[in-house]
Amino acid sequence: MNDKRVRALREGVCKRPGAVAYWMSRDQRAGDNWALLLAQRIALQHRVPLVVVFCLVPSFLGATMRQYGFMLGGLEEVERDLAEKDIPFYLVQGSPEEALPDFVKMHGIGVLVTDFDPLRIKRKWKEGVVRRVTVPFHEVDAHNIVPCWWASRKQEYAAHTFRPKVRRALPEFLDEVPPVKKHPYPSKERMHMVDWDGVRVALPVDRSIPEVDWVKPGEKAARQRMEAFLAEKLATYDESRNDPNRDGQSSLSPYLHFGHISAQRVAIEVTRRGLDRTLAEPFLEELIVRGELSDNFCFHNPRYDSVEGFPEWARRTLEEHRADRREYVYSAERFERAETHDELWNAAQRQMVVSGKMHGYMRMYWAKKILEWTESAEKALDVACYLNDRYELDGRDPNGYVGVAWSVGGVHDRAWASRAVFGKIRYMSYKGCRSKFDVDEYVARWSSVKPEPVSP
Ligand code: FAD
Ligand code: FO1
Repeated sequence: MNDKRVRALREGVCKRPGAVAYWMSRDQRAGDNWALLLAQRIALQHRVPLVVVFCLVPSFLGATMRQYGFMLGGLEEVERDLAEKDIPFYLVQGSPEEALPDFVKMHGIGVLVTDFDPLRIKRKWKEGVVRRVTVPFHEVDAHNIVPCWWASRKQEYAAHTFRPKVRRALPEFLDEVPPVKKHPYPSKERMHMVDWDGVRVALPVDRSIPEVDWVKPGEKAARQRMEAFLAEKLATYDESRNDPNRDGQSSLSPYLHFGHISAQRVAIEVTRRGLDRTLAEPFLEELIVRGELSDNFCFHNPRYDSVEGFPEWARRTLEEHRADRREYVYSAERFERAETHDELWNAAQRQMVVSGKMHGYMRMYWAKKILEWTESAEKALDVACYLNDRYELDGRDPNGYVGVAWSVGGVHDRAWASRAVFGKIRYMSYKGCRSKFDVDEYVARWSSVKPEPVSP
């Protein structure tokens, strides 16, 4: 494995550890997981057991049972897959800053490994753990193909400045991922399985938003969906992906968000098919360049979810138009209930509320209209992030914060002709949508479904 994927959060001399632990968080899978592979490599070197621990926090950025249910389903599969390799899986609950140091002490862990995530909450968790443990603690980027800290040393301005760097580094990192071995040094502790039903029942999360059934969680389901997409849709992805009436996207984002599949696996399988590069390119651009650009933004810009994180030209233009008259102004509740004057916007909101996944094209229109119909960019950002993270299965993700910041604040975009409220932020219109796809068909499809009652 390429050691550029690893960085030390805490150095430390590693005497013979009692066991090596992989603290799993972003990359919730047993296969294709560089963090797990590093932990196993260290455990094999010291001829000690390897364990995996996941810390379940009951309130992650406003997630509801819709997202927790999906995640727990995937973790149950991880536990089974690891048990077959004699690698015990532990579920601990509470705040990671306490729960992980306790786990390290209780299980005599001598080396701790975790996976990379640029979100603020994750950095805070890890800083807390670093302060309380004394063992070596490594972080591995198992999400990106080119490790975030290698792709670029600074916040990139746009995809066109970032693309050459990622493309140049790709050959070094887009290598086959070896399987995790059956671990030859079993833990002395009795292998126990988690009471998943008990965990699910006891979880104190908002249950007012129903789980979705069109997508099954876990690594196996993720691979099946990837195979189906590659076989049936990859070739027509470029011409169908921007039509919300066609199911032309891969629907892999919930799996990539929870780490049930890695972008590396998807990219390897795309390349293995030897499809004409012009056909595969548009998909790989989104999967790799756009996906890694989101991590780059959240990694280098501490204000990735606020107006202060927007580029200077965007902040200025929004400030100049702050007092512009809004033709409509809606509260967060009116937006949430899909009660605006715009049938197309309401249909997109309903698609998200009902299915947990709004079409990618509509997400841009949806967020831009929130800017147009709220009293300020700050309010628009809050409403868009709140609704996105509450209803989207793939929400609470760097891709989401960047998607909203692109729509509302011109992040990774350029200035356009100035207009009311938006200033030079790119505008999208209902008329523009009508020229691109059959708006009536999309509205009809998503207006017939009544969204579940939103939280009381
Ligand atoms: P496909 O088109 O099949 O793309 C495959 C993969 O490429 C995606 O799963 C994703 O990992 C990546 N990708 C595609 N488009 C983008 C993009 N624009 N930026 C970054 N990566 C991309 N994506 C999320 O994962 N979570 C979110 O919460 C989220 N919120 C968004 C909010 C707004 C306002 C906007 C404009 C975009 C948002 N996106 C988000 C990005 C994008 O819309 C989704 O990743 C995509 O629609 C997911 O569906 P898919 O997997 O079927 O996409
Ligand atoms: N990561 C954890 O380590 N523990 C959790 O309990 C947890 C809950 C959770 C709920 C919803 C959600 O969308 C993500 C959640 N995550 C959790 C984080 C997730 O694993 C991803 O690492 C990040 O959200 C992606 O950046």
